[in-house]
Amino acid sequence: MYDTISAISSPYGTGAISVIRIDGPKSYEIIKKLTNLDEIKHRMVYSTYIYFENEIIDQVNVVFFKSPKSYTGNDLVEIYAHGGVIVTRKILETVLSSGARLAERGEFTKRAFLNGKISLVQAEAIYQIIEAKSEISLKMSLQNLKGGLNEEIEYYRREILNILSEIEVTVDYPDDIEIDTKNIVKEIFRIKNEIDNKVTNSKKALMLNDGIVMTIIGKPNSGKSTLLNRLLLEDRAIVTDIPGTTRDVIKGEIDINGVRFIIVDTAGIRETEDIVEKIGIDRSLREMKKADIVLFVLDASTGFTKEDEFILKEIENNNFIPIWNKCDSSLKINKKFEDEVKISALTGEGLRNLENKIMSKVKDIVKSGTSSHITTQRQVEILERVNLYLERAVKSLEEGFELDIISFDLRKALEELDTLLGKRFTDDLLDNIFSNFCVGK
Ligand SMILES: Nc1nc2c(ncn2[C@@H]2O[C@H](COP(=O)(O)OP(=O)(O)OP(=O)(O)O)[C@@H](O)[C@H]2O)c(=O)[nH]1
Ligand SMILES: [Mg+2]
Repeated sequence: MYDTISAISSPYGTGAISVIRIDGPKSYEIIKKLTNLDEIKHRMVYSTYIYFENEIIDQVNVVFFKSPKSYTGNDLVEIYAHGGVIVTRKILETVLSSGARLAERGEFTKRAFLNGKISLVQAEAIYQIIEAKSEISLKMSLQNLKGGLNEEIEYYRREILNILSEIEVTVDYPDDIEIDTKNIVKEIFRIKNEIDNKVTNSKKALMLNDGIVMTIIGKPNSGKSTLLNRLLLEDRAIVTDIPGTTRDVIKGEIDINGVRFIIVDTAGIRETEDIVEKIGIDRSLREMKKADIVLFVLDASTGFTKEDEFILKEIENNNFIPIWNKCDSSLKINKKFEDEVKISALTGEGLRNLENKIMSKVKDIVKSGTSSHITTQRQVEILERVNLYLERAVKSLEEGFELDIISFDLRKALEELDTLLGKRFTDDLLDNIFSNFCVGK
């Protein structure tokens, strides 16, 4: 059912070693022909040469993984070549001219999925390991590769299946068995609550994956852009002593203790007649609403002003950290907030304290996020749909509907869980997932 595919699995460019993979029924035959080896044993490393029309192309190491004990589950060959662009491409061309076709993105991993080597959730985990932008996302993806999420979903499946069988027995023998509606409602609610908690934690997990958005807000000239540059360790935003310097939103990424943050610098908020500045301030307010954390920058050299009062009203409902900046200069501050932090964005003083404060703000997100195995939007959406079906089943039960209708909803919930794991899938779904992968993965 498979043809033979090949691709360069290492990144494009010059490196110490490059990897070319061949997968499918002809892979053994192709590698034997290209190396002139008499026999290539399963999982043995052969140091040899690759030839094309009796001419040496490269000296390589070759490993043959016999089906089913390979990444894909098919016969698979890996060639480790000297990592030059030309030599690697030449080997690939030779393999292709010997009867393989060029692999599509993620096709090796897709084959692993289709052969039942990994679940869809594990395929997603593989993608996320490659794409991980922080240690925490890496950790979460590795847990799923090990089967963390599979186990949880299997547990929900079993629980729903138990309820379903209880109902179906009653449907089959309506005269003999009395249905305990109350207990069934209770059971469905219990599972639904567990899934609800899971979804809540999952959203935090997604936040950790995408990066926690931290937006710097404050009046003009308070040192927001200086703070951005300091946190990013580079001169990203323009800094001047002219109030109203920043007009547009500027973003950057940092890692604090293994957690990924997206930092957003914004235009200083004040009343102004300047049209461009006004637009900038509108954008600041918009960014503020999207923030997970607001860094509220106050100027220690001016003290708390009317402008700050105005901004405070805007951010009151946000999760914010009050920061007195410019603490290296003459201070005009009285303690205003219980949890305020004093820094100098100019000298870097107090930055460590600020980072600690930030970490304590996200402690809860990190804790509940890392306890969740959900790592993609697709997985969250499926769990939300499962809960809608469970909710509907409960409602129908309470309103005294036919048991058939209730088991229909429970079955739908089960189908959703199967889609999550990839026990049920469509070509579109697979295309969607695997087309994000690199060629050769
Ligand atoms: N002494 C001192 N000066 C600072 C500090 N942080 C920023 N400044 C100075 O304050 C001025 C304004 O800094 P910016 O970072 O541009 O301020 P901003 O809040 O981004 O200003 P807008 O973009 O206009 O809203 C510059 O002259 C900075 O050098 C600090 O910690 N100490
Ligand atoms: Mg600025």
